[in-house]
Amino acid sequence: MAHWLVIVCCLSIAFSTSFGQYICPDGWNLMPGGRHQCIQVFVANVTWSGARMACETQASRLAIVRNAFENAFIQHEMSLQNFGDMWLGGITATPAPGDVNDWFWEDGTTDFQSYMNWDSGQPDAYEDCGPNYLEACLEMRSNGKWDDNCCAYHDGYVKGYACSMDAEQS
Ligand SMILES: [Ca+2]
Repeated sequence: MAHWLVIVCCLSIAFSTSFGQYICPDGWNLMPGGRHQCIQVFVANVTWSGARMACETQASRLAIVRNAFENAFIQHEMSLQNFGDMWLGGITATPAPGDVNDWFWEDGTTDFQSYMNWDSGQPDAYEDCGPNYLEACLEMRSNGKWDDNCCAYHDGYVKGYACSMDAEQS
């Protein structure tokens, strides 16, 4: 019995080290957190929609954050670029102060509730986006916490964005 356990164990180790390596394109980094996602952050003064389009042109999407490992990694990547306030792939159609229930990720997934990292007092749906517009797009601040912000901001308040894509398996 013990022999079989050793054999199974060794085969498992050999398999896991020979196959299943996840790789990212040049310039992209593999995020921890178990989802095999590649991440890259970009410095640019663009709207949330502009950031989404920029990610799509690189076969990626605005970054989706599903756990604390990913959040910390993305914050770290942002800090390496020495900036704060960055678009992520979250949005709501019904912004309201303190309402975290109607947010979703721009890939259409709705499990926003499984992990959130709102900054203190956020989302506040602060009304400074122009007449009849509230903050409805997700940004990460330099402290890694989340804030709802005006989707149309592109004047340098939000200084970049993060894109993510599925890693390839070797
Ligand atoms: Ca806000």
